[in-house]
Amino acid sequence: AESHHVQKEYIFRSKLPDIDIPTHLSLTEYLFERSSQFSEKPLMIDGKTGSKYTYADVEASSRKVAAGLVKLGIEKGDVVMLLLPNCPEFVLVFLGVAARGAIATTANPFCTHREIAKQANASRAKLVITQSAYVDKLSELEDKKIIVLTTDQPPKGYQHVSVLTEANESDFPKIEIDPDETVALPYSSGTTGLPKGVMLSHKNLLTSIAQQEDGENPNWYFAPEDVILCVLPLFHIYALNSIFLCCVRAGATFVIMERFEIVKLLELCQNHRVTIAPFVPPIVLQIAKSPLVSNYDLSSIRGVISGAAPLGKDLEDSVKERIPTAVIAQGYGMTEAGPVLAMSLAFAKYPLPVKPGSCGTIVRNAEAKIVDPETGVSLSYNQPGEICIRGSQVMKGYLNDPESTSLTLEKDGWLHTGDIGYIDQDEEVFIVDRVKEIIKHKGFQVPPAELEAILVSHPSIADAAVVPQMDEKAGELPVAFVVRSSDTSEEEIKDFVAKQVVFYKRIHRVIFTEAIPKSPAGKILRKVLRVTLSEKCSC
Ligand code: 4UV
Repeated sequence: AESHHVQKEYIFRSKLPDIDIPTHLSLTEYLFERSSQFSEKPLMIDGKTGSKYTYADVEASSRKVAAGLVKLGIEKGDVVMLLLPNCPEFVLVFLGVAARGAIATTANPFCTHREIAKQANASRAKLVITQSAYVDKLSELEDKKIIVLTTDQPPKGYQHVSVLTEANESDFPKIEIDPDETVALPYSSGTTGLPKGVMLSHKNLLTSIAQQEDGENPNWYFAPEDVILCVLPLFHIYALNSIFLCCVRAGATFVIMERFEIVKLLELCQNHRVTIAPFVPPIVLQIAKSPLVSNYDLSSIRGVISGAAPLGKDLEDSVKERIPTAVIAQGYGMTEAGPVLAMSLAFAKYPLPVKPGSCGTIVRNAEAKIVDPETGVSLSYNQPGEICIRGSQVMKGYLNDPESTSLTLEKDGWLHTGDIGYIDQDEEVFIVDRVKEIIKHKGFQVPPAELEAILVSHPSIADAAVVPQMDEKAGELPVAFVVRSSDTSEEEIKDFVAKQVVFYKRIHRVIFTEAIPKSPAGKILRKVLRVTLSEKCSC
């Protein structure tokens, strides 16, 4: 009857059937569950040196690292910071930390000392693994007893990471791990505010990997003979989960590249007969445009995936022309979602037809709904609204921040993504907009709130707001609207910010204005600024 009308909920699911996921296991037990079948196969190849690490090597190393962590006094639940570019040690230490029952927090080594201190202090890191070039950035950590190990020749007074990787394996501790314990703590600003520690448990990551790799028809299928390129940074959840961890579960091989460089990338693909190439849109763009591509034999590539930011349809088409052997499609992830929400069924073992522009189908063993961001009403097919997801892969919450957690994660398990999209009749997800503040520069997160806090700390700035400007190469660029209280210039402001943040958070442009538009509650009206900006750009 009218008086108690119940709102209908439209729940969307994968087209693949649900599967049994062994969520009682710890992450490393799960990853190495079938590894005896692959023991002499390479798990990873260091692109720089060509060194190969077999499944047997890596599994043994992870136990050594776990033993070494015990020796260093790292207890269960302690946080270890990985401040590394892509390198074999990242992989060995991550797995050792997981086997120890400790927690890995990952950070970009190009971050400034200020950004690193914030993360290390907030997460109470006890140990940092880095390269000698970055130890100076650790001068402002609160914990003066923090242990720092380097993967290269350590500066005076520091130790080498071999105290972990060459520890005595027989000291490997027998420990019980509760699947709900945190194992990874990546930082993300989520739908609003400053970067926060995203608590991903053994169960969360294991579920996400199973959603991609397990079952009769895995959604993001790696055959044991696949060779996956790892050029995306392992400190970001995309490569950590959908390349490294998925590869280990599947018994495939991944090739580690320290940083993106087009010639080196093409060489590695050709020389190692790479079959799967996970990219972000700016790399896809370079592959589409670079004349060098035709000089290399890329015929081994069967799959190119793009994720972390929107991929234009034209770009998708031009890459198809460059690499005709490959299926090109998308995945959709968010750190807080463990991270994969949707994955193209074109990548399944038995692929299903997909449409261009789609960022995949909701992963199996999960539920999605689309809600009207204003009213909260659940929407049906083809109606755009905020994408929400529920399942065992979704984060436990933000570290020491119940308030931010409750803004994003409802009590009944629904995670709000801040992304606007719709699901069509074929269950394919299309992202059309974003209601959250976050700016995505080359797939990296740029939190406006962080830049705004820095801007208003400048003596000549009364108020500021940062919004994205569309850009073909980078996707989005951060632009600042600034209200001056005394004389200052665009250059001075840009320099002031650049000194305090990692390169991709730098302000691209400053627009001086009289006032920042705000709601009666004092919230910055970002949409208004985005419109102002697009008007300024088009004329
Ligand atoms: O938190 P985050 O930085 O996380 C990511 C994760 C991306 C992944 C992970 C695993 C995959 O297999 C994969 O294909 C991609 O980026 O940023 C989350 C936000 O990035 C935007 C969206 O706004 C998310 O909330 N985003 C991520 N993927 C896409 C995207 C996409 N395919 N299209 C448009 N926006």
